[in-house]
This record gives sequence, structure tokens and C-alpha cells, in this order.
Amino acid sequence: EDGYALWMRYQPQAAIPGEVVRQPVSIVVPNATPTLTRAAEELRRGLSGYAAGPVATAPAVRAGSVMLAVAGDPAVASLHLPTRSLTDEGYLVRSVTIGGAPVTLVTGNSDRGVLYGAFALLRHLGTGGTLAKVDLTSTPKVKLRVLNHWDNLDGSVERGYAGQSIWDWWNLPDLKDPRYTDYARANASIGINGTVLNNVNAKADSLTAPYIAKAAALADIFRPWGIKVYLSARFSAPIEIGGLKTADPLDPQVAAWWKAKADEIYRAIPDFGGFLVKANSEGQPGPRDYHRSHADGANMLAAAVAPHKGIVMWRAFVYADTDPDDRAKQAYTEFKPLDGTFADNVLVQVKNGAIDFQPREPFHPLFGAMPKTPLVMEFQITKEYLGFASHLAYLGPLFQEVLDAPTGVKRGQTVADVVDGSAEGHRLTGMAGVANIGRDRDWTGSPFNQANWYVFGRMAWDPEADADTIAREWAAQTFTPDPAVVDPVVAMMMGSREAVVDYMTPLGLAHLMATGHHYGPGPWVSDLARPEWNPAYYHRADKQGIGFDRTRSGSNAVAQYAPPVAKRFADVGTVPERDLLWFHHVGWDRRMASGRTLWEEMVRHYDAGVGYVAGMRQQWDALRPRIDAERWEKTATLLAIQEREARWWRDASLAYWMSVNGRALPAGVRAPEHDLAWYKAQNFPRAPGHTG
Ligand code: BDP
Repeated sequence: EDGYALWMRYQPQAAIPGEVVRQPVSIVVPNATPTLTRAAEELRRGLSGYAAGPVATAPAVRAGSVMLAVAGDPAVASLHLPTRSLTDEGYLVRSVTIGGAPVTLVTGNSDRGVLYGAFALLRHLGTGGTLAKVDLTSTPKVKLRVLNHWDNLDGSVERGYAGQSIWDWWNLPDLKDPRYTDYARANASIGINGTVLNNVNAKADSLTAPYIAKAAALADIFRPWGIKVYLSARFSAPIEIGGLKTADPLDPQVAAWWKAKADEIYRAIPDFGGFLVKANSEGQPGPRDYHRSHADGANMLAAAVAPHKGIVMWRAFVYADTDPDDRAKQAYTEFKPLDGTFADNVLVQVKNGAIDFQPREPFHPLFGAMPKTPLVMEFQITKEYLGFASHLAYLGPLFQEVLDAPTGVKRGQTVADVVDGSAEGHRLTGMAGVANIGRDRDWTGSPFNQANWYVFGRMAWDPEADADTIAREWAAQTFTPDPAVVDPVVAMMMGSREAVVDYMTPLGLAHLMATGHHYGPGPWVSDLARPEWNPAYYHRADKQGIGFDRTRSGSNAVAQYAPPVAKRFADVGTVPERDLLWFHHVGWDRRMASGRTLWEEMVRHYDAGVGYVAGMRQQWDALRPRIDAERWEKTATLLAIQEREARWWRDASLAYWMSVNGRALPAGVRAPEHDLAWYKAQNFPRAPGHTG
């Protein structure tokens, strides 16, 4: 068991064989389209696994059949089931009677709906359910559920920690690695319906004819699984591969070039999803190079794909030299005024927080602030700032915390309401996840990282879903539904992200890692060329206090939130303690809710983080007899690394804070293992995932 099968292991389980064996199961697909054929094959695979015996496909239903058919099929229509509300991607799986025979029906209004239903049935069986009296129904709340691969054409993956890219650009379009199909199965099983193949730091080559042909080969494999292909577009491509002198979005020649390019792509990929664009950020070209706005750029590309029903996802992650007083303010400053000026097929893609995928950030103030524009939530599934693939951190609670946050714009409105379109009645909606997938045998660098891919898909389907419930589902399918495994595994997972916050950046601190790799601690770094490259810029610690003042006396970034939220964050008495140092610069002796001083409280958080990891190791040790050897061993080793590195973060941070505040550690607290100079001397010239 090397983890390749992900959560689709379909292992025999105590509860299932009885059900299946009692009556032979057959699978019936009256109308075998490419998608339904795959759905049937997946069910055959799954049911034979769970039943520990062969399952056949049959031409007609009999007692015990599982039938896959769209709602319009005469046999289904005659049952008068409530299928209208399923819209085009929802499913209904139900025990019914057809021609006198008890049958499990998997239906939906489209083949894709049926496919999702098949996976829902497998999930039901994989989490301890049986084939008796099945009744499952669900409709996705978000339309575009998309992975963003930061994969480069040379095979490296920016911020990827699970090996090289799974796309073998060299041998595509000819060589169709079976892995592509397994990738599509995995995504379809959790409802992901789109994938951006290449890095947002894009090369224009990905838009040349040979690469379009390669992307088309992947699109052909993914199509029956309901997955569309998208490409990151480099804004200056008309110059680099088109021979034009400019990429000015208002230049008719530029617009014509993109239109012709879009037409060319759609000839090869008729259902091409559209473009994702990072513009005028971290050195990428964009419309502002020509003194045009982001909307000018986005709308020009949108016009090129509109005749083909394509869309543009335009990123709001603009990180340039424009807002020197506070990096956190840039996206809002540039995008908020553009609300209402984007074309209908443009979505603005916003990171979950205003800086950059930190272990914790308050939700991005753009959510709720651009009511006329559909906003895509961008989460990072790969753990750039949470210990790469090495540390165990389940991101479900992070995603949920952001999605559940009240925007303060209207009573009861949450970030999830903005993302799923219900806040303003947007029909075009999206959620994007920066993938953690690579060529490692287990896809994501560790068994537990698979859970982050899984929870992203499940929350994109339903942004109000619960992280704990999803962790249970994942653990049951990935290991076994036995509560003796699921309970401790879920317990480990649920607190794991908070532990990372505790040992890296407690109480609202952020961006304290050493230069380049984003892995180990470097709170002392203060000599890099641009101020906001330095951790010291973010923590602002001195002898008296610590924290970034984002209230009126500081950068006033807090004013970017709607008034009730701004008020709560701006007041040092009402801001949640977990966000304290994000918004406020406070004294080391400030009294916290616990009665401890800030300094004492910080120390406690560092210790809690390290302690949690030690606890996870114990829990995992106790699970040894119940988990297969290979996955147990790998996880145990990674947890040992994590414990060592949690201590490193704690010790390095404490050593540094003490050098700044001149305070002693509270009584009974362990001193850092080394002196500050030792921590400063650590360096990692060859960290993975940093492609420059
Ligand atoms: C940062 C990454 C960088 C990405 C950038 C982005 O460090 O590698 O290119 O985000 O999202 O988190 O564009």
C-alpha cells in the first residue's frame, strides 16, 4: 500500500459484503456514453472491491442492479423523482423499484451528474454505508471547482513538494500516461471540474501550437470525467510568440492576436475552459505596463474567449512596489475601484488572505467589497508556508475558518456566500486550489497531504461543508471506516493546522520564514532590498512591543473591511486574539484574556504547537497495528521530522524575541537548545519547490 490509490481504495469492509453477496450485483447502463461508461467502470471496480468478488455489467435490470441513467431516460422519468432541483451537475442516488425489481438508481440531469452520483455511492460505501435503502442527493454550490497547477514546462513545480510535474510535456501528446486517467478519476470523485495546467508565472510557449496539442491530449482524457482544461496566459505573449511590438490591451492588433489565439485553442479543445492570468505582480507583465487597468486587460482576453463560452480568471494577487506602507492593502486598493467594470465572463480570483497563504490570515477584505464581480476563492493546497509536504497540517479548518467568516457587509453574510454567488445572485462562481500534486508515488508527498486535495474538492462543491465531517470521510476511505482508526486520525488532523500556527506564527504573526524557501524560521531577517521582503517588516518587534499596526494610527488596512468587521478588528479589546498582532502593535506586557502577559502567552503558544506534534506522534504510534506498514512508516518518519522542526521554529523564534525584548522565559519553560547565532547560521540552498 503505497498511497497511489488515494481515497479510492475500495477495500473489502465488514459491513458491505453481506449486503452485496446477499444478492448478486450487476451494473446497468442503458445509454453507454463516454462518461457513463467510465462511471460504470468505476462502480464495477469499487463494488467488486467492497464485495471482494466480481461484479458484472448487465443489459437489463434485475433485483440488486445498480442502474446509471440520466433523469431524462424513460425508465427514470417514469419514477417521478425530484430531479429538477439537481440542476446540471447534481445527483440523486436512491433505492427504487423498477419493473418489480429492487434497484439502486444513480441519476442526474447530465452524464456528469450521474458520474458524481456514482462517486457519491462509492463514498457512501467507503464510509461504512451499505446498499440497503440508499438515499443520497447533492448539488454543487460553486460552478467552477478548479485546480491550479503551478507546473512549469521544464517539469519543475513552483511550490510543489511532491516531485516533478505529472505532465510529461516532452512526450505529450503521444504518450498518454495512465496516471492522467487516475488523476481525472480522483478529481471527479470529489467534484473538481477544471484544471489549469501551467504555472501562473507563465511562459508564452504554453500558447504555441505544439503545447496546445499537448494540452488537447490531456483535455481528451479529462473530458469524460467532466474536467475542463484551462491555461495560464502570459500577458506579453503577443510580443514573445506573436511578433507584435506591444501587448497593450487596447491595441486592436493585440486584441486580434488573442482572438485568433483563442480560436486556435478552441479548434483543438472545443470545450477549453479559458485563461487564468497573473498580471503586474512579482514581475509578471500586464496591462499596467501600458497604463491600462486590470479590467482593460481582463476584458480584452474575455472578448477573445467569449464567442466560445470561455471565461477569464484574473488574479487579484498583485504584489508590486505600489503600496509601500502596507503590502496587505495592494489588492483592495487596485481592484475595489474596478468593481462593475469587468466583462460578464471575467471572475476575479482572490487569495484567502491579503498577504500570502500564511498559516493564518484574516479573510481577504475584497470578499464582500466587489458585489458586482464574481470572486473566485483561491486557496493553496500545497503547503508553501505550513511545512511543505513534510509537516502534517490538515487544511480543512483553515478553509472553513475563512469561508465561515462574516464579511460585515450584510447581516449574516459570510465569505462562503460571496464565493457561492448567493450574496449577490452571481451564477458564475468559482473556487481554485493551488495543487499539491506531483510525480511522487503517493501524489502529494505524504498520505496526509492527500486529505488537503480531498477537502479542497469537497469544500469547492459545498463551501459550507464541515472540515471535521470531511476529515472523517477521507480517513474512512483512505484507511478504514473502523472508528478505532477514524477517531484518532481525525483528532490528529483537526488540531494540526493550529499547531503549525502555534509553532510558526502565533497570535496573528505572519511571514517570519527565512529567505527564499519559506520553510524554516528567519524572524531576524531585515536586510533584503525591499522592505516587505523582510520578516522584520511584518512583526515590527522592538524592546517595547510587537505587531503590525493596521489601525488608523498605522497603515489603516483595517478600513478595507466593512464597518462592523473593521470596528471589531480595529479595537484591541475586541479583535480576536488569534489575529491580534496582524492588526495591532502592542506591548509585551499587555494582559491577555488568560491573565498572562502577551510574552507569556506567546511562549505558551509555541509550546502548545510543539506539544501537539509530540501528541500526534503518540497517537500515530498507537495506530501502528491498524495501518498498513508502508503508509504508517512514512507518516511516522515525517512526524518525527515535524517534531524536530517544530522545536526548531519555537527555539529560533524565542531566542530571537528574547534578543529583542530582553525578557527572560517564564519559570519552568525550556530554554532554546542553541543560541541565536546558531539558528541564524542554518541555511537551505536547495529547498524544493523554489523555481525562482
Ligand atoms: C507566492 C509564491 C510564489 C507565487 C505567488 C503567486 O511564493 O511562488 O508565484 O505566490 O501566487 O505565494 O503568484
